[in-house]
Amino acid sequence: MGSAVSPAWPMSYLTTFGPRADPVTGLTWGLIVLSLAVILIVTILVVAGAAVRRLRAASAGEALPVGGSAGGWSWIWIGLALTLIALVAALAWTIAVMAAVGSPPARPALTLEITGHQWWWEARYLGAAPGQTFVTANEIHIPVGRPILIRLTGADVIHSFWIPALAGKTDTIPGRTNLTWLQADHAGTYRGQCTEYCGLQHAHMAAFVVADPPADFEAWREGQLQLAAPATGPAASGEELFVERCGACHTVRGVAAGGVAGPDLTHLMSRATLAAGTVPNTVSGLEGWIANPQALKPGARMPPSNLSGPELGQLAAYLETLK
Ligand code: HEC
Ligand SMILES: [Cu+2]
Repeated sequence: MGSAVSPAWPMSYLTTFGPRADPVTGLTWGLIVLSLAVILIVTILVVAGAAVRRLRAASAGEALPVGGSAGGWSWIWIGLALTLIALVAALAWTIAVMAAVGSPPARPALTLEITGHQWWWEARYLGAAPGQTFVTANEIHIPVGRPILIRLTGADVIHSFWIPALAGKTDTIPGRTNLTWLQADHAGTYRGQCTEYCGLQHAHMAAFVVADPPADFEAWREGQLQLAAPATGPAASGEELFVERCGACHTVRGVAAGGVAGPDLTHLMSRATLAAGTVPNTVSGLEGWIANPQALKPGARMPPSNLSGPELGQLAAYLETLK
């Protein structure tokens, strides 16, 4: 995976990499510092005030009077004025940040429709013509340094789309479309997570935004637009099995499999992980997943497939051709 985000803190929102998130990070740190300064100043004044009175009274050899003189009021007004300045400054800064991140700085390079499903993300790349549109899952490639507009919706329950290093959270709600945008200023892989509890496998619902240099992104996009190549050799029987056993839920563009209950698998091998970050996309990971997804992601909306050993081999051989 990429190098932009330290792997030790893949979900850190205090280190951000683009104009959607950076102003918010500045505001977060600013408000933390302001709040700490207020606590510090008030504490020092309270302690100092009490101590000074005691010291004065002691040196004058008097007992402390119960009531004070009326002069204390000026401190109250000063305190109120300072508080007002701090609060108004925080409000103005917050409003300025909200205005800055409300819409992209330039015309979006790309519009994506991202749909939250139990428990994976569908990503539809809208092209200028219908033939330029394609669908993928969980790993969302974008060109680096360009704003991306995202239309979010939910397929079943409410989920929430969150790529901490790039943008704040936006809910995906069935029956409505929420807009967000993001931009990555450094190439790399940015991990995200569903952040609205959505059932059993909510924790295994990762999303990855992969920011590519423009030429790499264009190559990736061209690749995704291709139909699956016709299978030959041992994979050919795997293709038949796939259409029969899996095609009701999965699409592979180019063969007679057009299901939409699960991820589009046309370019499955271009993804680093399976099942929204749950399993690495290796030969053993893939075979394990097909044989029994319930063992790896209990509750996932894909049933165990009850395939024989040879069938499993053929199917895996076929899926591995989906580059
Ligand atoms: C009832 C619908 C259904 C059937 C039938 C089904 N799947 Fe799935 N499949 C899903 C769903 C839903 C997911 C997403 C699971 C998740 O991530 O929670 C999935 C995920 C996958 C993935 C991981 C894709 C990715 O990008 O993460 C692969 C690979 C896969 N299925 C292969 C198959 C194969 C091969 C068959 C046939 C033996 C099959 N599926 C049958 C619904 C189905
Ligand atoms: Cu969730």
